[in-house]
Amino acid sequence: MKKSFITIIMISAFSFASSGQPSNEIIHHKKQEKMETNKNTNKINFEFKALPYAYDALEPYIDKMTMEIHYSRHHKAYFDNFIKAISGTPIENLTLNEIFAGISNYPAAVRNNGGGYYNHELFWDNMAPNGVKMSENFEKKLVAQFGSLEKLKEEFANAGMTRFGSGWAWLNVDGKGNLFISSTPNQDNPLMDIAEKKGTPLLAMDVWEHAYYLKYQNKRADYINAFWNVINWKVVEERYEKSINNK
Ligand code: MN3
Repeated sequence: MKKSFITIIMISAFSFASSGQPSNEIIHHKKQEKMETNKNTNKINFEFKALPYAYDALEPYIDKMTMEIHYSRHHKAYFDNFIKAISGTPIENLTLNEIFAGISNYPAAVRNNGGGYYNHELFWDNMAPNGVKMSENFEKKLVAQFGSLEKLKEEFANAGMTRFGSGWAWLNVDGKGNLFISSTPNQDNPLMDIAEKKGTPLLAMDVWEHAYYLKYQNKRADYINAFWNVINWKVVEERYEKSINNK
């Protein structure tokens, strides 16, 4: 026991002496120790929820393999990296809304992965096999705001089409109860203090290539058109009611 301890000291001293500073290996090891300590004190406020339907449930609009890779790899990576980024920091005690309201103060890893986690949760909830129709009451609200459902679809599709590179298209409600469409780059969302147009997201559409490339290749417009068939308007409306009633 004593002998091996001395050996470690000697190896450490040698690494230190040979390079003039602690070797990368030692730094890496220290980082790992710190992370493990943090893990013990981490109150996990965030969960990785199950997909609300099977991978193939949104066929033929969104294919099985895209859903499987999107959920089990992309979404999972955002979640894991988000937890890693907040573990052991004061951020882990905040709600997602609180984190996004102050996102400009936090590291890029929190913004990108926290956004990725939240945006995808909403995206999965926003979809259902063959879609779920909206109520007459909600349809009236949408028509009053956008002129017609066709106009809403057009504006929403345009937000997705004109988002250069990767990002999201949104239907939101603002603090005054007005519905509006916007788009954000990367994994940003309208709850973030850095968003150009701020509001509560009701409907999210992922326009990253990973959301459609396997089936639609470069034809983003076809994917956007197909997405319209799987929207769960009941969930969108519930989010709207909740947001209005919380004001
Ligand atoms: Mn995605």
